[in-house]
Amino acid sequence: MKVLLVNPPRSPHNALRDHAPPEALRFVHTRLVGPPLGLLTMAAAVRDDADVRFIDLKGEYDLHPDAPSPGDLVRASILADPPDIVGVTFIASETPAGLDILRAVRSVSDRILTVAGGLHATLCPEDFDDPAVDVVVQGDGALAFKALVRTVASEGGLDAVGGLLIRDGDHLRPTTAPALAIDPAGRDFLVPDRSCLKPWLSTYTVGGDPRPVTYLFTSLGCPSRCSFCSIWPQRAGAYLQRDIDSVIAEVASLTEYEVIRFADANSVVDIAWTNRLLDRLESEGIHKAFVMDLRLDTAAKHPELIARLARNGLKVVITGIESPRAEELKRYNKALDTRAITEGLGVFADNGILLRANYVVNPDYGPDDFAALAEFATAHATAYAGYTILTPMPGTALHRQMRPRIIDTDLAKYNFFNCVVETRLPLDRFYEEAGRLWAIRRGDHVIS
Ligand code: B12
Ligand code: SF4
Repeated sequence: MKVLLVNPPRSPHNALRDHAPPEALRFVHTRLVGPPLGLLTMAAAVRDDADVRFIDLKGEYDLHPDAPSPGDLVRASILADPPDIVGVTFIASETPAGLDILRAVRSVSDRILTVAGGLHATLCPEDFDDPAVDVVVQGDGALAFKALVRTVASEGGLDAVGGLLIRDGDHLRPTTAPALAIDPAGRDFLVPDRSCLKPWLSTYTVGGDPRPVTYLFTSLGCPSRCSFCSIWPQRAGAYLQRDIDSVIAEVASLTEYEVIRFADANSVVDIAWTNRLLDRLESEGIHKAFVMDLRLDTAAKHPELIARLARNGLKVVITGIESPRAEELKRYNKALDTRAITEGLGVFADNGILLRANYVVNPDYGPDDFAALAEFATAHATAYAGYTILTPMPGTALHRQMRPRIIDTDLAKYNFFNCVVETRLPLDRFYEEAGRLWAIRRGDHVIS
């Protein structure tokens, strides 16, 4: 049994960048670097049952910008060594490219089983009702994917694998067996198979630092309920924390990586858990550089914990300020206030932690709103800041609210860098104002 797993390329659409002035341009990132942990988990799940081949098209294009199209690359790989199953992982903005990959597979052979999984397949399975898609796996798919591979190997019918959507003529339908219950951060946790990434390791770097960086999740989901966010709907509001032994074992195994970015929605939710993790990092003498997503109110409330994290290698924090306005934060259901923002920023600064703050630019902004945001961001400047566009991601509460205002349904634009709803200002002017914001930052750090 041969399985090919493909990480789709990034969406090329970035209107913010297209409109940003030269002084802001270098800070509007074109490439975000990180391993596709979901797909690497699928590799780990089926390793014992199949030969697994992997293509990271993001890494491939970073290494070879003039590489042939994704479809051609995948076709060539399939012709050279035909797999039985091809799996692709999907977020919203990479859905068109991912579907093109599965169409390329289909153009070579209709005997290869094509499988779509990941966040967007979980939230919007209807977007995969395409003749090139044979199976959709919703949710944390390790057990279902393993069962699927075994069933295909034994030439069984897919109805035996619970919880799948399978192609039946011109439509997708649920399989008849009951869905498999999975505990993806606990009993059924699998260490993502990072050995798949070897060919592209040199591309997993950030900020001009040549050392490869990797991601690691200590939790899945998020206990908060921000209206624009896909992370909590993806796991129906569940928040799943790994146990400390398994995190420590994974960190200790990452000998190739000195920089580890936690891929959690929020790396500190349970203070006692984090303190226990720090106890273990200290007692085991593990020294790495860490990057985490943390909330400013957590820092404001627990300055001693932030100091301890800093002593144990926390170097960079990514945090959402979203908006300086209380009524906007309330509308987004973001439980944060200006006092917590100011205090939290102070705590990170006191501990020498480099900050990237993210703001959400609302399509309703007019000149006064842009000026107010610029003033706040200047007064609260962080080493880097991102000013991304409020985007109704399919499957979120915001999408349901904003649906009537959506003017662009091309999913490739749903990456926070393009506006897909009506704007109050003429669109070009909106992008120019939003693009200009990206120059507001502090310090001389340069992100590539
Ligand atoms: C790591 C990460 C990345 C990495 C790697 C992604 C990749 N595929 O290459 C990098 C850094 C490249 C990345 C980039 C982007 N990302 Co990102 N990323 C994440 C992050 C932090 C963690 C995802 C993760 O690893 N989760 C853990 C794994 C285990 O879960 P999982 O991927 O869902 O996988 C499970 C299931 O979904 C399923 N599964 C997944 N794939 C498959 C495949 C098959 C075949 C099967 C059967 C099952 C299956 O099983 C898995 C195991 O349980 C999330 C936020 C978060 N905390 O969740 C955002 C997130 C996924 N990213 C997001 C976005 C928007 C982006 C960007 C478009 C832009 C941006 N501004 O961030 C860029 C894209 C490219 C660019 N412009 O450069 C959004 C997606 C929203 C949406 N609805 O689409 C998220 C949710 C962040 C957010 N704030 O909303 N990202
Ligand atoms: S924006 Fe952050 S805090 Fe809010 S629900 Fe999403 S992951 Fe959680």
